[in-house]
Amino acid sequence: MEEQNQFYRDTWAEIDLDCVKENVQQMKSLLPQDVALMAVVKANGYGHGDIQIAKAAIEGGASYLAVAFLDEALALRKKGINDPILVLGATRAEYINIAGKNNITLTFFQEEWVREAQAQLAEDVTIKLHLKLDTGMGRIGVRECPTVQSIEALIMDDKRMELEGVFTHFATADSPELHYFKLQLQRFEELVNAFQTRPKMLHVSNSAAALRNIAPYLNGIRYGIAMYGLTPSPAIKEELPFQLMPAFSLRTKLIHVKKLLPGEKVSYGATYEAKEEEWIGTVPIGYADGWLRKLQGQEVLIEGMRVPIVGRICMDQCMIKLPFELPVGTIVTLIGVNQGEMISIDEIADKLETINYEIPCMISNRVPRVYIQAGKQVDMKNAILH
Ligand code: PMH
Repeated sequence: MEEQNQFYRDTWAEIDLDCVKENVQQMKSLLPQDVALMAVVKANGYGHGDIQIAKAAIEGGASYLAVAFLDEALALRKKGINDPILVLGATRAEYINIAGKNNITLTFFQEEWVREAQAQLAEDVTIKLHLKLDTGMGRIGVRECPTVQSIEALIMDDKRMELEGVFTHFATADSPELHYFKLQLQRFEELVNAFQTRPKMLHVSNSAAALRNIAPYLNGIRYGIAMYGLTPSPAIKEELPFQLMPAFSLRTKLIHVKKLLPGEKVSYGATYEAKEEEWIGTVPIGYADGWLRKLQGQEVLIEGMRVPIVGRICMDQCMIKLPFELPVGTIVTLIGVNQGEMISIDEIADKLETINYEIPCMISNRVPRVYIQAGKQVDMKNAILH
C-alpha cells in the first residue's frame, strides 16, 4: 500500500477498502465469468483516492480501470498500476503516442480524430481504442451509422490501431421510468449492427443498469458509484440486489469547548445566539474543505448523539452545539457511523439538494484520506486514535 503523507490536522476522511472490495465482489458474483468489471476511478476515485480504490477493486475482481482524462490514467501508471485503463473522455489526437507507450486505451468518437491520430502515431507504437456511441446522452459519441462504417474502415487498414471496444452511456438508467433507457439500448443495437466486424468488447452498463440488470451485460460493465457503496439514485434503492457498503466517512475532533451565556453569539454575522447557557464546540473543518456554508444546521455525531452545526460555517472551522461539556479531542463524525448512529452521504446530499456522487468529490484535497483494511488503519504513521 502507498505510504500516505504525514498530516497534523484533526480532520480526516476514512476510506474502508474492505467495503470497496466487497461491493466489487458482490457485483462480480452476479456477472457471468467472462463479463469484465471495469472499475471507474476517475476524479481521484470519486474523491476516495484513485490508487487505493483501484487496488481494492482489482482485488475484488475488477479487470479494467476507467478514468476521465489521460492525466488520470498516467497518474495511475506512475503509481505502478499495470492493469488495462480506459480513458472515458476526450483526448487530443496529438497525445496518442503518450497513451500508446503507456498502454492506455483511449475513447474516440470523430472520424477526423482518427485521421489526425494516424498522422501523429509513431510507426512502432500501437494503441487500443474504444469508440463511444451517443445513443441519447447527448454528450460525446458517434450518432450515425455511416460514421461508424467509415471509422471502422479507416482503422481496419491500420495495424497500429486496435478497435478493442465500443460503448455508450445511459442518461436515465437510475430512473424507475425506463422508456428513454430502452430507446438508447435500441439505438445502440442499430449502431453496433453497422460494424462489419463486431468489436471484442461491448459495454453499456453503469452501476444502475448493472445492479438492476436492465441491459445486457455484454462484455463488460462500468461500475462507479456502487463500488463506493452508494446507491445510484434514491429511487432505485429498493431494487438493489445486495447491500452496498459505504466506504467513506468524514471525521474531525473538538479543538475547543466553551460555555456561552444567554445572548452570546457565534460566528460571522453573529447570526446564532445562545438562548440559555449552552456548551459550544469548535471543529477544524470549513468550506475550504468542501464542508459548504449551506450545511449550517446539518447535524453531526458526537458520542452517538446527533447535534447541530450552529452559526455560519467558516473557511476552516465551524461550531456545534453540545448537549453538555465534552472534552477537547472528542471525535466528531460528519459522515459515517458513530456508536450505532449514522449520517449517510445521502443525508448530506439531500441537505445540499444534490446527488450523493457530488459529496465525496467535493471534500477537498486539504482533507487527508486515511485507509482502513480489516478494521485497522493501513498507514499507522497517522494513527487516528479512536
Ligand atoms: N461510464 C461513464 C462513461 C461515466 O461517465 C460514468 C460516470 C460511469 C460509467 C459510471 O457510472 P456510475 O458511477 O453511475 O456507476 N459518470 C458520471 C458523470 O459524468 N457524472 O456523474 C457520474
